[in-house]
This record gives sequence, C-alpha cells and structure tokens, in this order.
Amino acid sequence: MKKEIKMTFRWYGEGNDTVELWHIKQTPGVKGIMGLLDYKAAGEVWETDEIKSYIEGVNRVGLECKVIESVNVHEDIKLGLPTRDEYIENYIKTIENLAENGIEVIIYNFMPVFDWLRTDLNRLIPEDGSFSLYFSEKDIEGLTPVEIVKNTSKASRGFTLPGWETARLSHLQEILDAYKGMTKEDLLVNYKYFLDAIIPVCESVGVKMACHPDDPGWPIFGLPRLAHDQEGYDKIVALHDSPCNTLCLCTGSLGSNVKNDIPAMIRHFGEKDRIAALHVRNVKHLGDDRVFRESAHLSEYGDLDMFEIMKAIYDTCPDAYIRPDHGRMIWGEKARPGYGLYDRALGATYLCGLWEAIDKMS
Ligand SMILES: [Mn+2]
Repeated sequence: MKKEIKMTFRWYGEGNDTVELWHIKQTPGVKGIMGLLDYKAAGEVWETDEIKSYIEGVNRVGLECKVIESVNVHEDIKLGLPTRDEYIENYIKTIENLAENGIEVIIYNFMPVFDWLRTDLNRLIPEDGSFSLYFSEKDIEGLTPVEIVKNTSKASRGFTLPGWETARLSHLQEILDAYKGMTKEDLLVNYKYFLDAIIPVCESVGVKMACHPDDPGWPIFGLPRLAHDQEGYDKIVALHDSPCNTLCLCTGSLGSNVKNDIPAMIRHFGEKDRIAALHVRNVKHLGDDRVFRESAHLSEYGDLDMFEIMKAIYDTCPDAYIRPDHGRMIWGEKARPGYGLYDRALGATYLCGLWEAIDKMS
C-alpha cells in the first residue's frame, strides 16, 4: 500500500461493552481503538493511572490507542460562567495526562446540553428486519427536552450513552434555562476563550483537538449550535488558528443535513490540514429532509457516496484516524444502541476495501 489506512474502533472499556477487545482484534483492517473513559463526568480530571490502565488493556491484545473521544466540556465553559476557569484547568490537566500516555488526538464537542439526539434508538428497518437509530423532527415537536431525555434513557437498554450522563441531565431544565437568550455569537466568544486557553498546551504536548459536529446537523430546541456546516467549521477553525485546532469529521452527523456536500467538506478541511479524525457512516433520509435513519455503511443503502468520501480522505487527509460509526443491530445482536459488533465490523471491512481499491488505482 502506498498509503496505510488508520482504521480504528470505538470501545467502551472492560465490563462496559458487549464487544470485547479480542473481537475487535479479529476484525480485519482494524489496528486500534478510539478510547473513552465512559464514567468520567464533564469537568473531571482524567487521571494518569486510569488512562494508563485503559490503554494497557488495549495494547495487551495488540491494538493501539492514539485517540480518545468524549472528553466532555463542562457546561459552565460553554455558558461562559465565572466558574469556567477551574474547569478549564481540569481540562488542561486531562490533556497533559492523555499526552503523557501517548494520545495524539482528543475528540470533543462544544454543543450546548445535547451531544446527539435521536427519536428512536431501535427502529425497525422493514426492508431487512434489522434495527437502527432514527430521527424525525416531527416526533420531537410535541415533546419537551425533559421528556425526550426520559424516553432516550428508557430505550437505552440499561447501557450508558455517550454524552447522556444521568447526573448532568437530572438538572436539565436548569441547564436549558441558563442558555436562554444566548446567541451563536455569544457561544463563539466562549468557545474562543476555551480554545485560547487549551490550544497552546496542546501545541506544547503534541495533541490535536478534534471537534465533533452537531447531531442532527441543525439547531434544536432553540439552542445555539455552531458545528453543522462548512461555514460554521470555518469559524471554529479561525477562532484559534493552529494545526492543533481540528475537526473530527463525522459523515453521518453532517450528512443528516441534506445541504452538506460531505466529500467537498473533507477536501476543504483536509487540504488545510484541519481533520485529525473521522467517523465514517451512512445515513438515509426517508421522504423528508429532517427524517432519517442510520443505514448500513455501503453507498447503496444510504444517501452518502462512500467511495467519494474515502477518496477525499485518501487524497487530502490520509493520516487522520478513521472509525466506522454507529451500526445497525443485525443477526439478533443485543448491544448498546449503535455500538454492536457485527454491523460496525462489516462497515470497517467495507471501508478498508474501498481504501485498497483507491490505493491501487492511484
Ligand atoms: Mn460521530
């Protein structure tokens, strides 16, 4: 191969995932893990010991761990409250601890309140009897955010969901009230304050921050959201100009918004060296721009052209870490919604296949 694909897989940690490390090790093409310490609340320091023990576990089966996801930003930082400095200090400590353990990329987001949102976590796909995550704007119209959080927690089958910490969401109404009147511009100012504090540290320890997009890719519940199109990301990248201020380009999150041309966005930011990580999956709209489900990874099952996506990555940011994203529940698997083994493993193999073809034709 002229260019090696950096294929990885998300893993929730020992005893916290139906998928085991040896399953991942046996998945063709997968060389590493995008890790997380699922139990950490936003604002807490990730201690060296716990990071080390997670990574050592991964290394023991012969996988590497160079990327960490879901280092969540405390709401006070996004709100610009006086207490933010203390949480930024903690965040910096976490960056240093991760760097000390060989981490190169940290994936995070700067979305108020909701990390991601679906209206059904186990939606039947009638064509083949599998299940996937589903979103319909119509389904949230009659509901309050508090009701939606309750429904989502109920549907999670007892698994933790990334970004849905129960302790934080038990104060949901309070947090939502705190955002009342906040504009996108206000949020950008608070975002810049955060980046100005952390990016110089990232530069000195050699870590890239990669901002994950809003999901779905438009504003919800009147909350300000910044990261769902090229224009929004141009602004984020410009807030603090540095090779350490990058994106985690999630094709499914951005692809939920039909206005986004995903291969063009990859080329735009890849050429500027601002993509450090990618989540690659497909999404299918169902007769309405704001109704979609997560489909199998293959182009023909969704609205995204996966060949053009992989080609854009190959051409402009081949060194970025990649993982298949949410998969469907197939073959009777019972797992954390979106994070079963089978469909994601098929996705990884498919993406590696596209890569090999592109590589040999180049
Ligand atoms: Mn994603």
